[in-house]
Amino acid sequence: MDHRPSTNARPISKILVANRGEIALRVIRSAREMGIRTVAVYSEADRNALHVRHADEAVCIGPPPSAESYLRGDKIIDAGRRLGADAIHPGYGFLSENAAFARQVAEAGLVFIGPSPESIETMGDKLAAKAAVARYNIPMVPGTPAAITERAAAKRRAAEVGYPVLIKASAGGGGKGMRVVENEAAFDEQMERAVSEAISAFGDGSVFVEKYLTSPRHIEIQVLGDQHGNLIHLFERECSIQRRHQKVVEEAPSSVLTPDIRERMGRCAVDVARACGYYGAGTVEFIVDENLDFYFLEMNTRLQVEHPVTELITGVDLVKLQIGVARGEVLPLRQADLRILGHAVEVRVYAEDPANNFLPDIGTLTTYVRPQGIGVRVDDGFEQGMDVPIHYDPMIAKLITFGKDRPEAIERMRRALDEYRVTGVETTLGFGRFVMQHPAFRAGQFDTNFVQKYFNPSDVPAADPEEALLAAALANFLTQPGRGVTGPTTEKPAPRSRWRDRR
Ligand code: MV4
Repeated sequence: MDHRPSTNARPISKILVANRGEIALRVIRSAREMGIRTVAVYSEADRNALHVRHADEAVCIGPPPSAESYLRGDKIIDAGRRLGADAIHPGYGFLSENAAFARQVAEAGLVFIGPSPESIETMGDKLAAKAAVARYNIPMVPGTPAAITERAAAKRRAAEVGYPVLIKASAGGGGKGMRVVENEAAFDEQMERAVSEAISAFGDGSVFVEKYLTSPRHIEIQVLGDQHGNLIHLFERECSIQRRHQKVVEEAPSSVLTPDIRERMGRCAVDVARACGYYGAGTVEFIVDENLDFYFLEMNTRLQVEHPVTELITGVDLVKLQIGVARGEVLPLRQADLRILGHAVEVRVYAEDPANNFLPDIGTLTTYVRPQGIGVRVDDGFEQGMDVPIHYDPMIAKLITFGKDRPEAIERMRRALDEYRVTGVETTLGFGRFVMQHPAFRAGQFDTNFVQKYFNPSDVPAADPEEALLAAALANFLTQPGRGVTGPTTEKPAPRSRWRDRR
């Protein structure tokens, strides 16, 4: 590995955070620890949001809809220049994987805290990604190596790999633009649909065929590279517990990987990153079959929602490292420095009703009390009394627990889920409890069909109305002036809460 000192160092003393919610706070906190000032941008719906309060400065960039605010790269870059920011951190979602935005940031003389526009472009196109990694020995699901131009040839290949097959849009990803084909008779119709959907969704009708693995696990590898060609991986995250491509529970490490498979997957992930000259934080997605054979699917060129589980088992601050490599520093870690310590589990808390087909719920957080204590991390963007807006992703928080091993992390998660108090909106806290107590989850025996296979809406225990009322009354009492545990305006120590005593 090359560990020459930086040649193109770029000082960063002020970062504009082009995002909202928990990830904006996450970035602001690491920046502050590094002595870097921060600028928040916000929509009219987020005037009172926590990321606005936590940043050193804040600029309103438009009306509530994302298309008029958080997706307006021009306004964001303009705000960055006016306020003297040196760099822009895109977070996840919004503009984070938009190569044109990354390019415009650089053209405006600012540092994009992420990979090069070329890396984003290559990995954003699934076929270009496969072509880029072709000269490395990366296992891929059998299928067509390039876009389908001739239907008869594609059908022959489908018959060869065996049905069911998937038709995937090259410009898709994250589950978007995929169609299952059960047998040859259905091929033509599904192919036509896939192409027209891809054209209308992505403006690119390129599609390819892959054998459809019906019960895979989704395991991804965190990678990190600097601008001097050094690349490392930070082990895996198991993300199989998902619902309609929305992840709900993640953990690190995976309970099924052996040290040998982990090492081979890690090396493959680093090769995928090397294939596109990657720098910054990225994630290489694999599917893993029942024989523990793994196949490269795609690379996400951003910091991911579930990054905290990796931080907890490795002890690194991924955002700090992102900022470090963005300013041209050499990675301060080598592969041999990294070890897995303990186990981490993340449950995403959404404002959704699991009893009602996970319908998003909006409203005011009348009670909002976070769990605390040993091994508990909460990444959120809310406080009691705030509204959950309709305009954005309904994720309220990420609850992450860490333990010496998987059973301890899971029991700690159950304890933390029980401690969490939310009223005013329906949440997926009960769903998290369902997963944590499930024998298949506890045994580590599950795949991407877990939710579909095991979850019944009637499995979520209805919130105890008496307990909810008590919690709301207590929260109200505690936030009175002069009493506060949560309000920033009071000086007195909080009274000791006895509400856990009734359990
Ligand atoms: C697959 C697959 C099975 N076979 N490809 C979904 C997200 C996108 N990254 C690709 N995805 C899949 N591709 C083949 N050939 C199953 C999935 C998949 C999946 C992958 C990761 C996490 C959750 C998933 C849920 C359903 C399907």
